[in-house]
Amino acid sequence: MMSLIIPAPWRVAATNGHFTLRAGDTVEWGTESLAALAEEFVYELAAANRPQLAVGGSGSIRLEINDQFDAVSLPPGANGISPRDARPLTELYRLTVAPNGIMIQGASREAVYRGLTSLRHLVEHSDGDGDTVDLPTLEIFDAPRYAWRGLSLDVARTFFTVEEVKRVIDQLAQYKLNVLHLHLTDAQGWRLQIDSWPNLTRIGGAGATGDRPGGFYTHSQFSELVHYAEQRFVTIVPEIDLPGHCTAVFASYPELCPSQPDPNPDLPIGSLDPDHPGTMTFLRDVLAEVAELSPGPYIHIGADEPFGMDDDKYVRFVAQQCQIVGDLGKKAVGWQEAARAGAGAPAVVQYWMHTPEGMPTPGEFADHGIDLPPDVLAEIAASLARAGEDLPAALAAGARIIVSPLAFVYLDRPYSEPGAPEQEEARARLGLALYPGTTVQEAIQWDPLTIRPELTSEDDVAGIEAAVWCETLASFDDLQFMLQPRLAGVAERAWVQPGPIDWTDYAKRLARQSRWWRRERWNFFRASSVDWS
Ligand code: TNX
Repeated sequence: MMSLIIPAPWRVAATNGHFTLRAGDTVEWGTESLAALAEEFVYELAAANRPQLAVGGSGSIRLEINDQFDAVSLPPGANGISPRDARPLTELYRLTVAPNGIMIQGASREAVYRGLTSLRHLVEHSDGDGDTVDLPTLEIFDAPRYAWRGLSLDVARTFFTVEEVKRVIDQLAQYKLNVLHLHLTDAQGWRLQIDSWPNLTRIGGAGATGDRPGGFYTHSQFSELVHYAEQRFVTIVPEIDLPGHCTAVFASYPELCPSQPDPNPDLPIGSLDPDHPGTMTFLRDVLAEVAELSPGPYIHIGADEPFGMDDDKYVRFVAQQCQIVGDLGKKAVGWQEAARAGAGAPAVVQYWMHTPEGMPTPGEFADHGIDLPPDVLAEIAASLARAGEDLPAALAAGARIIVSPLAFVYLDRPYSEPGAPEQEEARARLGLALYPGTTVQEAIQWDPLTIRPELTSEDDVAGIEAAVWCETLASFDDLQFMLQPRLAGVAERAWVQPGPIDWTDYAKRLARQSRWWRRERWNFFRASSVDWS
């Protein structure tokens, strides 16, 4: 039972007894700052039809801030960058289930929260009812390998409501992921209210890919998401993707378009021009509002796929993005192409173009019905051909790398193994056909330090982030289907120490999650490589 937690804790020692948690038992805390965590835990357990606990008094579950552990050995300290700039990196916790009660000690509030999440897993996977849950006695010591563990969610191609995004945040928290990178703008839609440029949402947010409904987050809705995430120790990193991918900007403000705007948002060409009147005012206004709304230290500037853009203009544009973000007191993250802007490029670069089989060729675009004019294809090919320069340039400029290899953590890759018969229609429809599919197993069998010769040390790595792009995902149901079970694997890879993950053991733990997903009505892919029964 103890082995059922995902991601796997650093060390679990079973102690051959059991403890029965009963309705009416209480959760107490050693520090007032932990009260809200206790209350949330009690609330969630009751919502999951588990014993209704109470808070305060002298409890059978005790929470403490404490980092003086008298253990023979402790997990190594985390690597990478904390998305909320927590320092030191303290998610280290101990969870003890003893015959007379449960204790969670963590080096910080966040660490105690991670410990409570492990306890949630133990309760979820144990037999019991609304009155009691029987837990085996054990001791867990745990801490993550990487401080940045995230998911990038494309709300531009398909808009997801605040309630839907909250459910994604719940999944992140459930698997100890701590970053929700929101891809708020793209050619097909602008999703964040910007008071100084209202057409961005009035016009640019009105549609989405194809005839899907548009939508956007008002300032107060966005703040609601930030707060909801924060309570679950998830940091929202907002992305304003410029200078490419901006057809929605041009539709909203044609005067920002340096030439005739291309009316087809699926043609990935056409960029903001740093020399065009109004562009820099626009950039400053937008980033200032985003910074104002985002308590987190990082703003993602996009900067990917500037197809067809003049190099010199691109370099100057990215330098401006970084400068403005810096002036606003924030730090810039950019997709790997940003490294081509050289010195002044963001301090955090997100590596994504990782395809052992090579980036798609013009012929492959055509083979998959993506019908692009030859000059556009040539521009795309030219940009993709430079992918190999990016990591060396980023590292030479002192950047740290968010590792998001397309081959392993792009969750818009089709599933390459069959699922349940009734899911075959969805499996065939979902994910970019341009990509080779992956199995659930492939999503965990890789390592940031072995994928590229340039990445040689943990000091190069900020963390791991998955991405789900929504060109083919038309609904929240589709999104759920593509997120699980592979998202759990991303969490496993980002949390556990380097080394192979035993598939047989992992598949068992994964199978057990399905009870939880079913209860949550989370639509997951029942991959045939896992025995879900
Ligand atoms: C590349 S990844 C993109 C997105 C697409 C995605 C599809 C990145 C920075 N840009 O615009 O949606 O491929 O997987």
